[in-house]
Amino acid sequence: MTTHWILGPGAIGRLLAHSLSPIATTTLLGRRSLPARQMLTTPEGEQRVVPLNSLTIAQLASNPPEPPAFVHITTKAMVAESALAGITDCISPATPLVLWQNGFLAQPRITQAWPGPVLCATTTEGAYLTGDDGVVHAGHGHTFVGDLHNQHGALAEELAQTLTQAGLAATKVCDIRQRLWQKLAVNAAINPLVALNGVRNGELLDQAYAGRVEAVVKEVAAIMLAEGIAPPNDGNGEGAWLALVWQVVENTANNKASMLQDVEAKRPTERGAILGPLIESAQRHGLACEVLQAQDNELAEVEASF
Ligand code: KPL
Repeated sequence: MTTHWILGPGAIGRLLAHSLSPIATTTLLGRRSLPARQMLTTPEGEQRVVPLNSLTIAQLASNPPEPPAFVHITTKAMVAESALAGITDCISPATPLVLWQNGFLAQPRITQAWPGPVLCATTTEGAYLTGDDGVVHAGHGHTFVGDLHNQHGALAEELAQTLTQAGLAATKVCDIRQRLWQKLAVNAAINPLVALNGVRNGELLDQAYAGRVEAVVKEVAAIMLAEGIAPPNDGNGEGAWLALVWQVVENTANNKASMLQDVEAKRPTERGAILGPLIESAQRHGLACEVLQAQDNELAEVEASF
């Protein structure tokens, strides 16, 4: 059996551990210890309580388990690099990493800094935690896996097959950079607005917000063009981006977006990984980004008040 370490026991980390553990040796790594018995609620409503192997970073250092074939980093984007730094003494620098973060911050930095292969994954699997011992797999999705420089196709294929076998449908792709930026574009149009206004995604359709969504998408579409990111669904420019954003808003109308959940829990948001790369790109290409910058400033103020 291959060995997978999962660094960051949040919802996606625990979903991965539950899914992989019947077919691979898995270890969940985090700062705090977790109850050994963990419950998974499947999308079909079935509840399964199973023992999952978990270790704190301190325990890992004193008693490292078998070297991993893959280390999945499933932390929030802002702490991915520091989390990796916490375990680098325990793994070979040739170990393949799999980055599951939102946005486009951790991926280029870790790809540049890590000597071994770095795969990136973007997923639409829906999952949320119900406490220290429970995760709900809210809905089936799809995961795309690839690396930013298309140098590790065979490894990406191996991982995609393993994930699929584990019940998480996955495909190896050669355009993971495009896919990460496309997801970032949608997140940028939805997350800051709902987080700053305390509303569910569907409320963005109201007149009070629709114009603001359009103003964000206008800036984002120009940045995507400059970055060479194709508009979604073979569409054209701003209109195609806006259509995708409205489609996601409708499909997730009842969702409390991840950034709103962070603000409500008084946690740092992923603004640095979502708005940060867009603002940086706009500045590099001499493009307007007043709306994105204003949202970033407002979110920074909100975070400072925590
Ligand atoms: O991915 C999301 C998130 O919450 O981060 C969206 C697409 C906004 C759905 O809620």
